[in-house]
Amino acid sequence: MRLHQASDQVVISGAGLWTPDHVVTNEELVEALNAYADRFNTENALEIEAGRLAPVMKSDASFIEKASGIKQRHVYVKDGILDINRMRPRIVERAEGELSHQAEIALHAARKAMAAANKKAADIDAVIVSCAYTQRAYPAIAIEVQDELGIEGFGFDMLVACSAATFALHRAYEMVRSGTARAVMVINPELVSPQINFCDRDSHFIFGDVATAVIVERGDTANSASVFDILGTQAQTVYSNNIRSNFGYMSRAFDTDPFGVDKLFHQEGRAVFKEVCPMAAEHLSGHLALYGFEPTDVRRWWLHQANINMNQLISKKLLGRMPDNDEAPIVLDRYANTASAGSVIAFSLHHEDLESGDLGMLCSFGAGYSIGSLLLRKR
Ligand code: CO8
Repeated sequence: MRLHQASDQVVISGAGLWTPDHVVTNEELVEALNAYADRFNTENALEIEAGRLAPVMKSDASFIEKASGIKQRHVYVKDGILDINRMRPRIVERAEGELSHQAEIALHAARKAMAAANKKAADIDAVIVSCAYTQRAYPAIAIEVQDELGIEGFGFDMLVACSAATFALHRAYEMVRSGTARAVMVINPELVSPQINFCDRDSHFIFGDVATAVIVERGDTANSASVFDILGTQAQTVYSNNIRSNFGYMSRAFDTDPFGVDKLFHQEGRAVFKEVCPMAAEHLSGHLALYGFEPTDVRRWWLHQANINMNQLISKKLLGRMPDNDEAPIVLDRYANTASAGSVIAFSLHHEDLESGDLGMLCSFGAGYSIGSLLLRKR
């Protein structure tokens, strides 16, 4: 048990990004889905004709790129995804004594963040694993990671879909500020490919796997090459069923299909687009106004990475013009939507060039609905 001092200055002192080796292109996904659709629609022609079964709709690689900006995605395991007899990754279950898959990818990102922040296990007091799904309810993935890294203190998991990373950074900020911890490791092991319906053209292309990590610590202990003061945090949630997964522990008692398509990610994409863009723009300008800033004062926007057209629309509402890739970097062309990790990938890859005093805004928006932002200033 330790007693720490409260800290007025809280900073981000390092970030880590782990990218899976395997890439799946739009063309590969479309070829698999279209072959699956041909077989399904032929085998079920009579039922489809009688209106008792819906046909599987074919996908189109040029639609995907135009509608979303996504060209490819990285996945933890590629085997099985393109197999029309399977249409989901084939991931081997590990024994209880072995390191879990999600802890493994979390550790890759965590170690990179510790190196970037110049921190040892003994400098860190808490681990938060925050993402769209954890592979089990308990024990927490965060405690498994904490144990592997030899960190004393405490760890816990939290789920906030697309805003899991920003909301966890908010909690880390509050913990360091209040003195509950000197430094907190926030990790986003987004292992989402098992939750994708690869038979559904509306959503089969949207997501990719990744792991990111960020160290939040006291300003007076930070000694890394790139330190960002956290000037403020803001969060907002508004209930919506437009992005949903009914996967959960109640399935066993419901007597419904535990593997039904409603248990996988599904959404009303167009409605999400229309409703979330104005909310996000208003949230961001409101957050800046609280600190006396205008959107034009921001040097870099590390925005959530769901759809390039959404990011451009939000930026246009804020700036009155399209931003260039230097102002609002896009990473979703390579990574696709990585749930909560997208804005942290953008931060990880695009922060070292900022100059002292430059302002940056890290922001997520998505399921819930949820919006989370952190206003940062380079030291
Ligand atoms: N190929 C060909 N045609 C297609 C395809 C396809 N792959 N997909 C859809 N179409 C068709 C549609 O069926 C529709 O046809 P019709 O007009 O005959 O009905 C037509 O194309 C137009 O479809 P849309 O109106 O849906 O097309 P959009 O331009 O809206 O683009 C998008 C679809 C890209 C999904 C877009 O709406 C979008 O990106 N919306 C925002 C969604 C968003 O940001 N959601 C956030 C989700 S992420 C999140 O919150 C985290 C959740 C946790 C992670 C889960 C991990 C698994």
